[in-house]
Amino acid sequence: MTSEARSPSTKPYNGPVGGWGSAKSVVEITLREHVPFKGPKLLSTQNKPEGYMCVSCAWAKPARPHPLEFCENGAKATAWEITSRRADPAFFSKHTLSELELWSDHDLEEQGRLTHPLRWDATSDKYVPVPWTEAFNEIGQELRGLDPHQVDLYTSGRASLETSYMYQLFARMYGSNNLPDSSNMCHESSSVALPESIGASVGTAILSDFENTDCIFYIAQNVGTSSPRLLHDLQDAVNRGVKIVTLNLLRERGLERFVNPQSPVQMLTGKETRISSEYYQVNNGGDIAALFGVCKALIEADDALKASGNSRVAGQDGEPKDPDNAAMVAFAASIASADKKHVLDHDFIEQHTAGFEEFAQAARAHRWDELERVSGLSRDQMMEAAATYARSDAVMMVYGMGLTQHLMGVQNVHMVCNLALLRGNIGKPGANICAVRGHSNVQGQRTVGITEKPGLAPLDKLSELYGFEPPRWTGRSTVETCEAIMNGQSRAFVGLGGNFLRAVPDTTAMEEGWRKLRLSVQIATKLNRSHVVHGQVAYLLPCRGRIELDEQATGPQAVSMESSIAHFHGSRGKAKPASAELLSEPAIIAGIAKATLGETKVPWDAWVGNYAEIRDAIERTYPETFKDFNKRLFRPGGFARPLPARERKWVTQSGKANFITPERLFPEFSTSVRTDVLHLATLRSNDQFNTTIYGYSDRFRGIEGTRRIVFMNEKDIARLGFAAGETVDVTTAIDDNNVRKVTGLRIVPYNIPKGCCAAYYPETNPLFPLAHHDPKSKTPSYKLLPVRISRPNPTPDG
Ligand SMILES: Nc1nc2c(c(=O)[nH]1)N[C@H]1C(S)=C(S)[C@@H](COP(=O)(O)OP(=O)(O)OC[C@H]3O[C@@H](n4cnc5c(=O)[nH]c(N)nc54)[C@H](O)[C@@H]3O)O[C@H]1N2
Ligand SMILES: Nc1nc2c(c(=O)[nH]1)N[C@H]1C(S)=C(S)[C@@H](COP(=O)(O)OP(=O)(O)OC[C@H]3O[C@@H](n4cnc5c(=O)[nH]c(N)nc54)[C@H](O)[C@@H]3O)O[C@H]1N2
Ligand SMILES: [Mo]
Repeated sequence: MTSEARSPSTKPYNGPVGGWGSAKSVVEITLREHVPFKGPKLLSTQNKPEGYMCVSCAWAKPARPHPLEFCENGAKATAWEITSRRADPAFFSKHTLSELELWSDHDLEEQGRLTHPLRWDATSDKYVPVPWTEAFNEIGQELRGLDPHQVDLYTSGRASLETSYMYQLFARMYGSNNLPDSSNMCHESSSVALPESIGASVGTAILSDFENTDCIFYIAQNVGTSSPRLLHDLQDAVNRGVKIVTLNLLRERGLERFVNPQSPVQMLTGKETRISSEYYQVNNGGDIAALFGVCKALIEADDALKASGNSRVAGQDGEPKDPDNAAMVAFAASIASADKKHVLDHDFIEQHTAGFEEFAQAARAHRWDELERVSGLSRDQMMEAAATYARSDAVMMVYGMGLTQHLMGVQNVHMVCNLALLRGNIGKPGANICAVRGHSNVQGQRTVGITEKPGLAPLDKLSELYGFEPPRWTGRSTVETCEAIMNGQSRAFVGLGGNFLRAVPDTTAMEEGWRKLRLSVQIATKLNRSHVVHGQVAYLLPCRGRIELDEQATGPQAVSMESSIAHFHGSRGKAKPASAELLSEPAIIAGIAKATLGETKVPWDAWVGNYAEIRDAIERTYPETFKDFNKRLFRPGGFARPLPARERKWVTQSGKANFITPERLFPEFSTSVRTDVLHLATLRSNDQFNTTIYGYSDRFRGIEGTRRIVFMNEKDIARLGFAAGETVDVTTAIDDNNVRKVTGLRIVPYNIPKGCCAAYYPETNPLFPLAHHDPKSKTPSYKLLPVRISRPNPTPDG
C-alpha cells in the first residue's frame, strides 16, 4: 500500500484559517468517504439540543447555536464515522495481520467501519468473525483466570458518560483500579495542578466569560486545528475590542487570521478577523520563564508604586532599590489602577490567597537576562504583555497541550494560575481558567469515575449501591501501564476505544511487550495498529458510533458528555448503524461484565435497555453534580457542573487559592549549553484527529502530501550543516543506553525559535522514553524532547 503522495510539497501558506479552503476540504472528504446523501443534513444537527454532539473536540455547545454549529474538522470527523466504506469479514479474509502490520495508520482506518465481532485465528493469522456470546464468554473466562492486578482497562476520551460509568464499575467489581485513560497523556497536568492551585479539578471558565472578558491570554493551544469552533468565540471577542495575547512556539495561522466559513459576508468579501493583538513566540518549555517575566514586571511595578512615596505602605517592607527604578516607576504609573496606588489586586490576594510573598520574592529574584534566555522573549515583550494584562479588568487564561505535555507540565499550569491570581482573575465574570480539552468526553469520564486514583472515585458509594468491596489500591496510569506491559506484569489489555499502541511514548519498544500479552480486547469503530499488533488471545469488538441511531429495548437511546466548560449535554444519534451486527458500547461492556462477574446487584440488561436508568445510577452516585440528570439532559447550552472556584470557594488544604512557586525555570535535563541538541515538540496536522490520519495535508503550515518532516529554524539548518529539503534521521538525546531513532524525515525550514524543532505525532512517538514525563502528573513530555539530527547511515541496511 502506498499512502503518501509521490511529490510532497512544502510552501508557506498565506491564507487565513477558515474561508474557502475550509469549505473545499469538507467537500473533498465527504466525497472520498462516500458519505451517504443524508450526511449534510445530519451535520446541521451537530452540537444542537436533540442533535448529536460532535465526535471531534470537546468545545462548548452554545445555547443559541449558529445555524451550522460545526467546523471543518468536526465535519471531517463526522464523514469519517458515517463513511460507507467497510472493513468487513471479506476484507479480513484477504489479509493476514502480519501483512496489515506493514500498513500505515491512514490506510488501516481508511478501510472504513468495522462490521463484525472478530477473533484472531492463530493458524491463518487472520481476524475471523465470532458470535458475540462466544466472544463474551471467552473474554470472561480469560479475565477470571487472571489476577485483577494483571489487567489494564484503558479508556479513550470519546466514550459517553453512560459507557464510562459502566466501565469503571465493571473494572472495580472485577477488582482492578488499573484504569489508564487518554487524559493521562493529555490534560493530566491540569487535573493535578488545578486542585492544588485553586481547588478545582477542571477549568473554571464558561462561555459567558468570553462575552465579558477584556483580555485573553491564549497559551500553547492551536485553535484553528484543534478546536475551530472556539474561533467564533474569539472572533466575537475581538470584534468587541478584546485583546488576545498569544504565547506559542509557532506562529499558528488560526491565532493570526480567521475568515468565518459560516459568515456569508466574510466568505464573499474575504474580510479577515485578526485574532491575536500580541503574538509572542516562546521556546518550547519557555512558558514558566515567560510568565515569570510577566509576573515580575507586575510585581516590581507594584513595588515601585509602593516605594515611590505611597504612604499606605512606604517604608514598611525595606525592599532594595531597583537600579532603574525611575523607568519602573514610569512603567508602573502607566499601568496602575485609577488611584495610581497599585498594580496587583491586594484585597483579593489578602482575602483569597496563600503563598504570595514567597512567589513574589521568587519573581523579583529571577534576572531578566535569564528569563529572556529561557523564554526566548525580550524583557520589553514580557513587559508589554504585563501592561496589557494590568490594563484589563477581567482576563481569561486559555491553554492547551503546549503547557501540559511537559516535564514541568504541572508547574506550567501552576504558573498560569499564579498570573491569574495576581489580579483576582478567577471567580469573576470575564476572567477564569479555560483548559481546552481534547476528546469530546475526556473531561466527563473523570467526572464519572474513570481514574486510577482510588481517592478520586466514590468507592464507598459504589460499595453501598452495588454491594461489593471495591479495590483500594492505586491503579496504573497510562505510562505505568506501558511499563507493566513492557515488563510482563500486565497480562491483559482491554481498550474502550483509542489507539493505545500509537498514542503512547516509546511505541517501537511497546509493541514487543504488547505481543506478549495473554489477552487483548479492543472495542472500536475502525481498524488501527493497536488491533493488528495483538496478544495471544485477541478480540476486536466493533461498536456503534455516537452519530448512529442506538435502538434498544425501550426505543432509541441518547448518551451524554461533558464539554471543556464543564457543561453536560445529551446526544442523540440519527444515522443508520454501519452494520446490523454492531452493538452499542454499553451493550458490549454489559456483555463482558456479565460473562466475567456472573450474578451481581447491577441490572446490566435493564441499563442497556434504557440508558436513562444508567443516568439515574450516575445521579445516585453523584447526587450534587448530576441533580435531575434525565430532566436536564437536553437543556439548551447544557447544564452546568458545580464549580466552587467560580464562586471563590477554594477547596484546597489551605482553604485559599495558592500561589505555587515553580522549582526552576526549565527542566533539569538540558542545563548544559546547547550545541547540536534541539528541543523537539510533536504536533498535530490539520488533517488528523490524534492517531486517525484523514490525509497528508497540513494546509495552514503549507505542507501537502507528506507527514515525514521536521520543522527547523533556518539558522539551525545552516549551523548544523544541513540543507532545506534534505532527508535526515532524528535521534533521542537522552542517555539511557537505548538508541531511539526515527528515520527519513525531510527538513522543512520554518518560523520556529532557534534551538527548537517540531515533527508530527504519532510518527515520532518511538523517540520518547517512557520515563520522560512529568513526575507528578506522569504526562509524557510530548512537547519537549532533546534530539539530534543526523545524516542517514550510508550502509545499505542502516
Ligand atoms: N483536528 C483535530 N482536533 C483535535 C485533535 C486532533 O488531533 N485534530 N486532538 C484533540 C485532542 S485529544 C487534544 S488534547 C487537543 C489538542 O489540541 P492542542 O492543545 O492545540 O494541542 P496540539 O495541537 O498538540 O498543539 C498545541 C500547540 O502548542 C504549541 N506548543 C508546543 N510546545 C509549546 C510550548 O512549550 N509552549 C507554548 N507556549 N506552545 C507550545 C504548538 O505550536 C501548538 O500550537 O485537540 C483535540 N482536537
Ligand atoms: N507524541 C505525541 N503523542 C501524543 C500526543 C501528542 O501531542 N504528541 N497527544 C496525546 C493525546 S492529547 C491524546 S488524547 C492521545 C490520544 O490517544 P487515543 O485516544 O488512544 O487515540 P485516538 O487516536 O483518539 O483513537 C482513535 C481510535 O479510536 C477508535 N474510535 C473512534 N471512535 C470511537 C467510538 O465511538 N468508540 C470506540 N470504542 N472507539 C472509537 C477508532 O478505532 C480509532 O482508530 O494521544 C496522545 N499521544
Ligand atoms: Mo488529548
